[in-house]
Amino acid sequence: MKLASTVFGLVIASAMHASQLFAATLTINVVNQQQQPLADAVVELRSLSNPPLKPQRIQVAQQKLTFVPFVSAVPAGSVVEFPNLDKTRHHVYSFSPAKQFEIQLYADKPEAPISFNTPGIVALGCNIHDYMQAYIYVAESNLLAVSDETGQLIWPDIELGDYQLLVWHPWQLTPRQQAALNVVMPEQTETVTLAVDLTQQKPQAPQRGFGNR
Ligand SMILES: [Cu+2]
Repeated sequence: MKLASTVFGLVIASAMHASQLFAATLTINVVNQQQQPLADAVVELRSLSNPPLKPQRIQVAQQKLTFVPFVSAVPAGSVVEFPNLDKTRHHVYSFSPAKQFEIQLYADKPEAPISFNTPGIVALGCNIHDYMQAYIYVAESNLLAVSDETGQLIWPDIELGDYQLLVWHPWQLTPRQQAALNVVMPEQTETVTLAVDLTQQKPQAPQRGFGNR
């Protein structure tokens, strides 16, 4: 009996060890050329095994005369709602090759969400408010995220293996960066440096008064 329970214990231990071998926590720190955390960067991790895409349904709202959020990222095939939370009307459009559409002047929620089936970057604008800008990054992978003010992204449970890492930012000074990334350790941290135009600021509604509405 004693021997049997020892063997059983060994089996459990080796099974736990095996699962640890296949999953990793990957942390990516996105910084600008001054090594400061970079917000609004899209990081896409493409697996060479090409798993099927899982489309999402997200919202890009118009609130206080800006798009919220400024940058979104979805797998191709996803749909996006464009609710208008302002009292004023907006007229949302894109001329980008990855998706061209317009939603005529509207208030509240437009009737149908817009689908984004072609990978690429979609720049949004508003015909009424020139300063309104936002971006939807349409990806070829499910593994994607947009950095916040910390510049840090954490994938807690990804498979070990070989990936392509793509990083994009609306203000980047170089073409979209792409690099091979081998996830080999259970806890792996990578730093990605992206040179961006440091003079740019997120679009904001102009102050009211003196000629502004
Ligand atoms: Cu508008």
